[in-house]
Amino acid sequence: TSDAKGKIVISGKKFTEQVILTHLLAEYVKANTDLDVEVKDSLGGAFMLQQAIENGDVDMYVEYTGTGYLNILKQPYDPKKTPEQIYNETKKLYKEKYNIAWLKPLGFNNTYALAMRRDLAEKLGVKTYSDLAKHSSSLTFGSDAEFFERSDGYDGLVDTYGFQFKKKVTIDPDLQYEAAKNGEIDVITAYTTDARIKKYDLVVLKDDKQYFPPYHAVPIIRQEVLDANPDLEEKLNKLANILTDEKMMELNGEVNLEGKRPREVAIDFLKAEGLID
Ligand code: PBE
Repeated sequence: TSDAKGKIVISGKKFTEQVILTHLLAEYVKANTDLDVEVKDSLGGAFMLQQAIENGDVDMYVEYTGTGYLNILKQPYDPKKTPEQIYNETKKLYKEKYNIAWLKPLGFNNTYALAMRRDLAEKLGVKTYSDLAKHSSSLTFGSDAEFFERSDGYDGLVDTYGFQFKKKVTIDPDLQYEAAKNGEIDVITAYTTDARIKKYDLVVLKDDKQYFPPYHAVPIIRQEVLDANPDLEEKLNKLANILTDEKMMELNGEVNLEGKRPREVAIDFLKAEGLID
């Protein structure tokens, strides 16, 4: 019936930042709409989330521009394109192909960045990915399983820079920083908004051939849900630019370094921003 309360399923990927953002969206929607909210956090990786949102098991989650553009849409990346062009093209193609809407960006960019222990980087004199290529045959490389499968992942990276790492290790994305710090892995694919990069004094190397695209975080939602809830889009777009790279790193640190729960971090942040009571 027309007065039946609608429901929205909010989900996200399986790493700290995404769990925070899943709860951030969920708490915001709970406080600002009449919708029933179901949370499915830590569902999986980008490909699993895409399946779920396409078939309607999930209504909304936060995706990153470069991830949607290269991995889901399979578009080739041209480094001459601006982050705004990548966002606009991604938005347009998702609408056409999947009837999924890209809302306004949250305001931060979380890219992959090759990182290593400071003492090792300094000993080898490595500052850029091209520098790293000269030493790669004596170094081990670690990343999460998804990176080895992605269009913006391992194979393209190796082709671009000619890396010849002596060993490849698959590791949970939330464990790679410890592993680098402890010397278990030499080079990791850090996520640049992770607070453990600074905490463990890891050095982020320069992607001097611009292999990685921009990865701006954007809530995406099934267009049908927007159509059924006329002022939802406007409300969700109040989340535009509420975060910066630094702020997201700080929130991630509250979970990963201080042991707070992701949902608490999300709620405290929304309250501080005046977005919930
Ligand atoms: N990222 C970097 C990845 C993981 C970390 C945001 C580009 C992604 O989830 O697409």
